[in-house]
Amino acid sequence: MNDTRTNLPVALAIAGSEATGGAGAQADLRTFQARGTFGVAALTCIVAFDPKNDWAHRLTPIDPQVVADQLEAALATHQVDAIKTGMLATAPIIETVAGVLESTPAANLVIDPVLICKGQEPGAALDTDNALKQHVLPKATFVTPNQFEAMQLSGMDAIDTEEQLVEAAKRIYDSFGAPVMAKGGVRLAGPNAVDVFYDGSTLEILSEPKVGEHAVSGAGCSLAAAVTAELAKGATPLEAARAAKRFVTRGIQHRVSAGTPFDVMRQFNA
Ligand code: PXL
Repeated sequence: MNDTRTNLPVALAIAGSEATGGAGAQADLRTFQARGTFGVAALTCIVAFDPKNDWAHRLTPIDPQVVADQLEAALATHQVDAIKTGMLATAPIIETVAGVLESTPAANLVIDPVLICKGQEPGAALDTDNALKQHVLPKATFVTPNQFEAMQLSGMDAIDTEEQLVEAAKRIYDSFGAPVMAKGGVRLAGPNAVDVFYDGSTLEILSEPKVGEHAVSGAGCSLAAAVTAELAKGATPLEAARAAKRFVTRGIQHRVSAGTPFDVMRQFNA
């Protein structure tokens, strides 16, 4: 009689906590909520910016077994419609996550290939890069590299133009076989914030006038999370990319000002 249960699409973020709320799991969960999905999260690391040291990242990875335990809990509780990975932080965490994804394959797996964080040793970052390429990216059903990550994953020395971003998206598709949304954002020259979608046949340039010249915190995480939510609701990859671009553009237009040197993307409930 009094049963008012609803079934919402469920989206799971496997991501780091970023305490200011701009990026990471906090941005993912707000995005999942704003896009009409039920968001859950398993944390991989804790990032604390250091206001005394130019907002450098202080990174504390979580014990891989604790990451596995969280995933066990989340996946036993919900039928998850889409998974997003964000910062996975270390090679052992990446291997653990890959093992879970191996035994519980996800129909929709969005890999936001967060390759390095300022707080990491370069050596450790290289391990992270290699582990991500070897263990996680081959399982992706959608990949969302930013300009730097697109350079690493495509092997290109520079991505400064739309043509180069297109080339990178094609190379990354060829490597991993999943639709790619390469995020140029404000980082390419010119008046527009340009992202590129490529799925092996359809190439679409997603372009909107830049809102200022500076990247806001959380735009990349929120874009990948919005793609994840749309896929959870049943959108095609191209529909998900278009909706995510609109969502992030609006969120940057209405950004939240902050005590950090950068503003923060805002997730609208529409
Ligand atoms: O924007 C990449 C990113 C992802 N995840 C976490 C972060 C950041 C950048 O600061 O802290 C947890």
